[in-house]
Amino acid sequence: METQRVCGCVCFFSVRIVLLGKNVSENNRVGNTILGTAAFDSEASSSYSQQHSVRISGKVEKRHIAVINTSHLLQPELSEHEIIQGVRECVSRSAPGPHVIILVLQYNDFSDEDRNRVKTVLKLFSEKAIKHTIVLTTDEEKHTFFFKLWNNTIDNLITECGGELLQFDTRNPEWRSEMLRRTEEMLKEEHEEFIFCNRYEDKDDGTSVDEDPDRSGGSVQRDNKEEEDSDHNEDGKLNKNKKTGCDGGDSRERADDLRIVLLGRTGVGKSSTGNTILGRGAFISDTAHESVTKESQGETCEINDRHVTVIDTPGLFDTELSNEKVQREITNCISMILPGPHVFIIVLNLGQRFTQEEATSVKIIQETFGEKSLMFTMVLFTRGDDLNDKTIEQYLGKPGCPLMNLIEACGNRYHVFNNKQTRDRTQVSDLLKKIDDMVKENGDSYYSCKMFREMEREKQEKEKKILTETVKQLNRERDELMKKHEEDKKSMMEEERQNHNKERKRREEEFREREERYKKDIKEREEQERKIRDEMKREREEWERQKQEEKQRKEEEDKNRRKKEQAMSDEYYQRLKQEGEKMKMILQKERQNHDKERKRREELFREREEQYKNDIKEREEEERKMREEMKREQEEWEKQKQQERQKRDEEDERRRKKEQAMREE
Ligand SMILES: Nc1nc2c(ncn2[C@@H]2O[C@H](COP(=O)(O)OP(=O)(O)OP(=O)(O)O)[C@@H](O)[C@H]2O)c(=O)[nH]1
Ligand SMILES: [Mg+2]
Repeated sequence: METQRVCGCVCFFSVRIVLLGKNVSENNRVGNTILGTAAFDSEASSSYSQQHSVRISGKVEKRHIAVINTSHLLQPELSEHEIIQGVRECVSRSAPGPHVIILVLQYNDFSDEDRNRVKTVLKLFSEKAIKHTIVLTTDEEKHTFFFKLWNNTIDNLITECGGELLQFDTRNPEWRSEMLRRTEEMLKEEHEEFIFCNRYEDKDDGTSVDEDPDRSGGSVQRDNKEEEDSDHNEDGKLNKNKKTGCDGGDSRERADDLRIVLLGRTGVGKSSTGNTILGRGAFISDTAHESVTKESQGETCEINDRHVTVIDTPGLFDTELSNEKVQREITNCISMILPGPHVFIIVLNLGQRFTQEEATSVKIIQETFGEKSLMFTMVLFTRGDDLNDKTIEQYLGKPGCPLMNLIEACGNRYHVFNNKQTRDRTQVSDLLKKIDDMVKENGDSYYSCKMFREMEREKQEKEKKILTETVKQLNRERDELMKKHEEDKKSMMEEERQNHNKERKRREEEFREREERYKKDIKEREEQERKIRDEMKREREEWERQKQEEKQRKEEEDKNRRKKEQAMSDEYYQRLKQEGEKMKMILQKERQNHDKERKRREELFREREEQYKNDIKEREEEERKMREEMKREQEEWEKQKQQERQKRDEEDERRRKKEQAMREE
């Protein structure tokens, strides 16, 4: 990881992660989660990604993350040679080397055989690769437990990697941070920045280490004696009549093989040109407002017993493409055409005006592929049918014009195609002839991947240099700022000291003035206080005097009041005495009257008593007379009643006799 030290702490800002697994879609899932986009889902790349490593990078959690997705290396049907080529491709895409290899595995599809293959592949990266490896399982968590029960191959592998298991968990938003944290921890433990895969560095004699039995991984041996001698020497020079593996296991590179990369703006006719060369509609070509070809694509054909590979690219130098995408496509197309292209063809459209972008394409190619790349560059015009009666030379214009400058920069190599005449194979064989001439002029060399890597390394060096320079510049600026700050601080301190002195003097003066004022104030206040005290004394005396007067007045009043009260009480006593005499006399008089009255009443009582006794005697006499009268009346009444009864009995007797008589009659 490229590191940056900020305020004493180390942070990693660039990480290259190789995803190694058996299952393409699971690898894609993990890659997309790491990058936070659906970068690996595109249908267009699926068939390609099943045979090649695909590198996609992006900015994630303030880091630049490059994911090199490699899902074909663990396929059982691959030959050892194909595995070596695949690892080489992966290493080249993760140049200068991967920081971490994540093994994307599934418990339900991992055998001991797979484990051995994993170890072989890791060894091919480097002997130390296993220490940079994290095992990640993507099985659903609920199934993991059961899988583990009957398959402990992954666990054994984890133990061999000296690490622990990382469970893939898309539901956990912190998963990616956790993964990056573990990666950083692992790298810190290993005290290494990335895996140094030196076996794939080109040697001075043009061979690479996987072709050197002494330096290649012990378990994978060369599968063909022919391959023991390299077909390339330094800077891509070809050793005639020798064969070596190239870009996949099936094809074999021969000395007369031809590898072509088509570059140019969108819509100029790159895909049509590729189809014309191949003699079939291998690439999609269409008239459209937006770019038709979205990703680099490689196709091969046999032309006059020559194995020709054509790489069609999207409009790489169009301004609307992001730098990241351009960089990815360039790395992709170079790794598609290992060991490197013989020619870069800048495709221009005769029917369109030569644009400013096209004029600067030489510069862009130089910046992208390095200074030497122009030796391997030529211009191809499409729409030759638009020339009509004109010759191409008439169309090109005068020397010094932008188009001629471009052609000159490309060693005056140009060609015209009429892509509507695909059956005209002479235009193709003429092109191949021009390319062959160029290759010959270049001493039978091609633009090798080593050049690209060197150029990339140079670029990185340059960037590093620029970075170092920037850091130095920043340090210088910081030092200057510090110095300036120190000077400013000094002058500020001096100024402050002077200001301070001035201020001190001013304050002393102010203090003195204040002191004077204060003393004066104190005097005035004391005078005032003295006056106030005198005033108060005077007021108190006055008050005492008034109090005394009041007291005397009160005593006087009390005396008068007492005198008055005494007089009043004497008078009252006198009056009370007189009243008592009067009352005595009245009482005496009243007692005499009372005695008189009592005597009178006693006399009256005696009289009444006498009368009452007489009355009672009379009433008793009357009652006796009345009782006698009543007795007499009662005797009388009894007598009458007796007479009445006799009379009634006589009458009854008479009536009975009368009735008796009447009956007898
Ligand atoms: N008349 C004529 N038309 C051509 C010729 N070459 C290409 N065209 C047309 O130009 C259009 C664009 O061609 P493509 O090959 O798709 O262009 P491209 O550069 O691959 O475009 P992108 O993939 O979008 O970058 C198509 O309609 C082609 O038929 C030519 O030589 N003559
Ligand atoms: Mg195209």
